[in-house]
Amino acid sequence: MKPYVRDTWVEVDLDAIRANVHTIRSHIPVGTRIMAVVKADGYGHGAVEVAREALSAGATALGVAMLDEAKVLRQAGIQAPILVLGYTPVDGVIQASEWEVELTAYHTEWVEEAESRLVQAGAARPVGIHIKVDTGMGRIGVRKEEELLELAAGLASATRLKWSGIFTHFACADEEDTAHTLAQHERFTALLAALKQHGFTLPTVHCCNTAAAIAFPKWGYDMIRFGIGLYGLYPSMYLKERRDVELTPALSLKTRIVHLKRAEEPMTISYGATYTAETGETIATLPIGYADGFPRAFSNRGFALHAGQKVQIVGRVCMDQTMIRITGATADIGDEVVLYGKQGEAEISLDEAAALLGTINYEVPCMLNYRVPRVYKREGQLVSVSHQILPK
Ligand code: UAH
Repeated sequence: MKPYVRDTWVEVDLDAIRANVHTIRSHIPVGTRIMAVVKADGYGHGAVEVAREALSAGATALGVAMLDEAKVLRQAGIQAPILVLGYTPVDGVIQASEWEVELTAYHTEWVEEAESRLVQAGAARPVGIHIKVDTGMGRIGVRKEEELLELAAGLASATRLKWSGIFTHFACADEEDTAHTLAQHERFTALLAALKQHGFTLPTVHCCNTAAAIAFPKWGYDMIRFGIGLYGLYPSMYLKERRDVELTPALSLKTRIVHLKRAEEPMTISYGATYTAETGETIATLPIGYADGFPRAFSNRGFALHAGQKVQIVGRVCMDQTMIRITGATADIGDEVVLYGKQGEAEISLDEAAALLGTINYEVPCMLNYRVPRVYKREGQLVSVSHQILPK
C-alpha cells in the first residue's frame, strides 16, 4: 500500500543526483572535495535522501543553513561531516558538540562565548569552526584583515573549538561579467596570504558554489559547495547556455485528473470567475494548489503537460485545486498530469516555471512543501517515499 493517499507527488530521480555529482567531479581539480548542499530540505527534494545519494556518489560533506537541518540528517543516521553555513545562536554550540556538527563563525565575541559555554558544559567533543569571510557578498562574514587575524588567533587558543575551515561566498559567479567575482577572489586570496604570513596553517579552504565551480573550476581549493547543480539545475541561464557541464534535472511534480467536465454553455472557472470556458471546452481539475507550494501566480498563466502536450492552467489556482483546459486529446479521470518535468517529448522545466513566476529556479522546488509526498526512483523504479505530513 502507498504510504500516502494523494494524487499529487514529487518524483526525485536519484540517478540524476548521482550523475550530477559525477559531472562536477570530472569538472573540478582532482583532490578537491565536494560538499553537497542540502539546506532547505535539499532545495525541496528531500535532504536525507539526496544527502545519502550524493555521499554514495562521491560527495564527502554536507552543507545546511541551520543546526536543526543538521540534526535531521544525524537523526537519519548520516555520519558525514556537516557544516552549518549560516549563523548559529551561540547557545547552539552545546548541541553542535553533541551532534558533531561544524559551525560557521565570524565574530571574535561569538568565538569567546562559544568556547566558554563549551568549557562550562564540559563538552567532550570540540566543535569544528569554519571562518566565514565576506569578500563582497555583504551578508555575513569578517571583512577586515585585523579582525580575521584576531578571530584565527582566538580559535587557535581555544580548547573546545577546532579551526576546521575558512570560506567565502560569491555574489555574482553566475554572471557573464566576471569583475565582481574576480575582485572577491582576489580579496579572498589576499586574506589567506595574510593568515599564512602570520604563521597560521590554513584548514580546509573553500569558496566555490555551483556557479563558481562551473565557471572557475581552478578555484576549487580543498572543497566546493555544490548546491543547485546537485539537483540538475543551472545557477543562471547564462551558465546553462554556456553548457560547460551537462546537468540532469532530478525533480518532477506530478498529479492526476480528479474531475472532468465539458462546458455545455459558457461557464466560469474558479474564484473570481476570471476565466470563462467556451461551449465545448473540457476542463480538468487537479488536486494541487498554492497550499502545496504551487504558486497562485500561475493562475491563467501557467502550464501543465497532459497526454504529452502542453495545456493551459485556467482560472485561479486555489488553495488545494487547480484547473486546466484539455486540448487535442481525450482525457480520463486518473490521467497523469506533469506540472514540472517531462512527459513524452514535452517539458516544463523549473527554469520555465521560474521565468513565468518572475523568480529563479532555486525558489520553485523550495516552495513545494510538506503536504506533497516525495517519491524516490532509481532506474525508473520506486525505492522509497517520504511524506512529512504524516507523523513518523
Ligand atoms: C554559503 C553557501 C550558500 O548559501 C549556498 C551554497 C550553494 O549555492 P548554489 O546552490 O548556488 O550551488 C553554498 N554556500
